Amino acid sequence: MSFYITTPIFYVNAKPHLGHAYSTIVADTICRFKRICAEDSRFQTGTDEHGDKIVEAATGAGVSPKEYVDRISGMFRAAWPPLSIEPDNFIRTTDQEHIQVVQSILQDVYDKGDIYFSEYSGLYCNGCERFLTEKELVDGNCPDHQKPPAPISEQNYFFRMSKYQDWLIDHIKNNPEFITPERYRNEVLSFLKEPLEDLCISRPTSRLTWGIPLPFDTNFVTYVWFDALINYITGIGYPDKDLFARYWPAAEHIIAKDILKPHAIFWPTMLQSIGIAPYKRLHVHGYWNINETKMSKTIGNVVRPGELVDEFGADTVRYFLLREMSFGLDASFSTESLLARQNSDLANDLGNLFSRSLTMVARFAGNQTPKQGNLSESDQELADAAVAMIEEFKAQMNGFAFHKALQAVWAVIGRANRYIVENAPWELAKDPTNAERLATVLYTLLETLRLLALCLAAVMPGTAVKMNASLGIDTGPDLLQQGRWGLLEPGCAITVGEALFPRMDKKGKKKEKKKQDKPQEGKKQKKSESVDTDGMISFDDFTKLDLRVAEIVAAEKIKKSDRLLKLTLKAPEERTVVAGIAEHYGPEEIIGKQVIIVANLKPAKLMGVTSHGMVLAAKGEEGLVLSSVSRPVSNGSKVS
Ligand code: ME8
Repeated sequence: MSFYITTPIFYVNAKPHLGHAYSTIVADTICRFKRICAEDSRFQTGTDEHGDKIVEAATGAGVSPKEYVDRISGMFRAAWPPLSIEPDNFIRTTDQEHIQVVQSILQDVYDKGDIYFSEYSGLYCNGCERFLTEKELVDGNCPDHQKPPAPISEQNYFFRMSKYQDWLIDHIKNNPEFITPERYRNEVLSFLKEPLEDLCISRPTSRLTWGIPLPFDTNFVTYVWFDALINYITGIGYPDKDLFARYWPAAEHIIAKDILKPHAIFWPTMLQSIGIAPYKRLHVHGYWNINETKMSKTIGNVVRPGELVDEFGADTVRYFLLREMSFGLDASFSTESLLARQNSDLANDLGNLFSRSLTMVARFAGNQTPKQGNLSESDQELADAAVAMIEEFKAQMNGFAFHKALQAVWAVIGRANRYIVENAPWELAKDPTNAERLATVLYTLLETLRLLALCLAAVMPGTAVKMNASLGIDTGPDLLQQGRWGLLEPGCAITVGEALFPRMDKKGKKKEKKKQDKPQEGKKQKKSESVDTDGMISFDDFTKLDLRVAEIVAAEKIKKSDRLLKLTLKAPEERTVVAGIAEHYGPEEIIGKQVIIVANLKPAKLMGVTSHGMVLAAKGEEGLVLSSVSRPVSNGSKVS
């Protein structure tokens, strides 16, 4: 089966921002997904380089339109590889082949009588590059650009769009998936209840020269949409190249709601007039907002994808955007929420599962995939969940519900982390008669990781490659063939690599700690003195100790120390505490445990790591045993 996915071609009147990156990441992800489902997939993006807006921007920059479009188009092209976005084609509307095909289409449509010359007066929005109807205005302004459109009256060429209105209504009604999500299908159908006006497709060269000349009247150039929309077919060699036969009408377009009308109304009617089958589906997403306002070059509140990649890495940015937005609805961007996903979903949940599992295989199974024995109920439960995840993931991805697809993956990650605590491989390792059980538990974990990496290959390609390399898998991902349980070969070498995701510091974290530390500093010293002198303290003295319940969310050995572990605790805000327990606990076995900490100790540096507090432990004949609570309780609860 063929699959052809496109993004809008972006205007080159401004540099790429996160909104552009989102549509393009979605296209890349879905293309990778289809490929790992063995579909023949193609992905196209590019730049839209004609029109008033481009000339304005070039003039503003003091360069010729050609120099300007080359520069900004180059920025779009260069923005994608750092995000692991790999289009098969990057089209530019200034490409000669595109221009020729647009002209030959214009001639055909003109010859068949679907383009005519007429006088037109209307309200033109420069931002939208189209005439708006009175109904679309909000308080006299264009709702997207918050400016009043300009009244324009001139002679122009028109495309007989109204002729195809009934056909379009029938097509949308007969093909429920033509426009998704449904809200946008309904919006288009409701718009089509009113008679459709014909579409102005030209500009006189007296007003605009930066466009494609009409082949039948060189005093005019095409107006932006008749040029831009056609990119979807010129990019695959319409009319006679093999690629066109191979990928049309398998096309699926991704856009945001700002350009719904051109894609849902202009484009299918244009295709119908040209005599080409309509595209297969239109996928419409919402806006990325910053503080409730659409991120847009016009407003200037933009986030640059390159800066985020430098700070967080491509896979974190891809994961965040796909996980945080429900496709179709608006979503809000903030660095805080990106940081929270990085630390909690990626470093804590996935990163910990991965490093704990591999470290245990290294310690208890000699760095090799062990052989699985009979599955216990708990092994079977995790195995079933991991296999069911593959089906759920596929279904949600096919429906463009990326956030749900990722929720399904993270549900299994959570389950696997609990499975480690429940099956405590470090306990099993203490008794050689448990060898088979231990091997089965470790195998179950590795096999779960393999299935997780299989799903993640489309969303976080770099992470999936790292995971597979550690698991000793050197075949490419194939969701149809590899989505079964038990494919990992025993005896295969396992490599423990770097942590998948670094934990990152929250801004303002230090401040919070200082606030907590201050009231107790100094006084605590006196308290210790009082314990030393008479062995008794007053209740007042006791209340100066800020004891809290904290969950260990990450643990690692401190280099060059046999005794110290660096712990990341949630109490409920995150803090680092250094604990002298490495001889008694392996890092992998304490993750997820709740302990009691002294939260208001003055920070102290141990082997180069600053510790913000102290974990309480009992020292008995059995060795050092960590404090805990008898039932789970919210992190940060006060111990009194
Ligand atoms: O409209 N949130 O180009 P454009 C989500 N050249 N997506 C956003 C966004 C936001 N805040 N801001 C922009 C054009 N986008 C025409 C298209 S197609 C034949 C011609 C994304 O540079 C989203 O995909 O204004 C939106 O549809 C597109 O950028 C608009 O890009």
